[in-house]
Amino acid sequence: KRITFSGIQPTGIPHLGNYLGAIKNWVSLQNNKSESELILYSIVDLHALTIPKDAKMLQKSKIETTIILLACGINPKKCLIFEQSKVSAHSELSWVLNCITPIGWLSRMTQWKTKIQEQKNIHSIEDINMSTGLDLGLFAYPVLQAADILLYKSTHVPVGDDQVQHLELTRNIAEKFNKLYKKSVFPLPQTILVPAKRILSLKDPSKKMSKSSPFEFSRISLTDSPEEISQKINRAITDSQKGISYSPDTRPGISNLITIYSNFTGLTTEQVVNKYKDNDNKMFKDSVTEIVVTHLQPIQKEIEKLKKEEGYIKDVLKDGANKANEIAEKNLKEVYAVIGLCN
Ligand code: AQP
Repeated sequence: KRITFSGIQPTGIPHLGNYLGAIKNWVSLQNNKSESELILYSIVDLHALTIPKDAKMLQKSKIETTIILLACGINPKKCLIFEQSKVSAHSELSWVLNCITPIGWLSRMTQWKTKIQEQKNIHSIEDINMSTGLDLGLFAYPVLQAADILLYKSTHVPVGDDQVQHLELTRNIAEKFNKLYKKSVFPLPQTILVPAKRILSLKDPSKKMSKSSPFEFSRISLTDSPEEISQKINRAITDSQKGISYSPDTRPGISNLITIYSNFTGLTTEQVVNKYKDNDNKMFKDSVTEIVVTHLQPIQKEIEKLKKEEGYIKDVLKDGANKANEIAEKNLKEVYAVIGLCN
């Protein structure tokens, strides 16, 4: 049976990277799913604690993120949407997996290094090591992520490029568990990547677009007004080369805008280049702005509508958590039996 799991952190308003790299694909997976397939999308609030924020802000972000998922087309009749912290088995399985995950595996992950670099404003990633003020939660985050996925015996995980390494780790942990206890409890989940697997920061195209970057101008949030979108795209770092061409290595800024255009319109990057090759950067940026504004308009309209229906949003999350708990508890029981924790 195909079981799909993915998550989003309530760490701020989702941006174009989250949308094109994840949410848009979540919607199409949901709309094309077979009768028997189970799809779970989680608001991973326990993960959000690794970037400490005000408690009220976190609560607000959870509702906002849920509203945005629904406005983008996630349908609670076709999949489960729930808060991670409302299914305690995530934390319980995480501990079990912590006990079989070598620190060496985690120290090779790159995401905690990037995040610490931003948090502490450290210039070079080479200067980062495990004593650079690292909290255990940020370091162990990928184990909780493995627990999120394996708890439901997921077979498919749609994510962006930044999560590929964590998915590899999840498979290694699952394999180690199955071997250690001589029982194939967990399937090895497949990574599903989309073409927009890495949307880059508008301020620094060597980095990915991110919710937690302190630079507002580095990202386009799904709730940005047409004026904000236009300003941000106009300020996006490109280069001084003439004309439009797609070359992510040598022209990351302009290539990022081509990727965004391509993913909204369904045109290939070559088709976009052909259409705009004689334009200057400013003209192309205006066309990208128009496409982004046009595509976000219906989503933003829906967001405004859903903002007035907080009761419904809470019911969706509650119902999702109830159903997720049923599956999670059954699977955790099986794990506990295998490792000797049942009565
Ligand atoms: N820039 C991106 N391009 C493509 N996909 C992306 N994703 C995130 N950024 C990009 C994908 O979005 C999903 C949800 O991400 P997340 O909220 O769980 O956490 P993240 O990957 O750490 O994303 P952010 O926006 O950078 O959040 P912060 O700054 O809070 O850490 C994932 O599938 C991710 O791959």
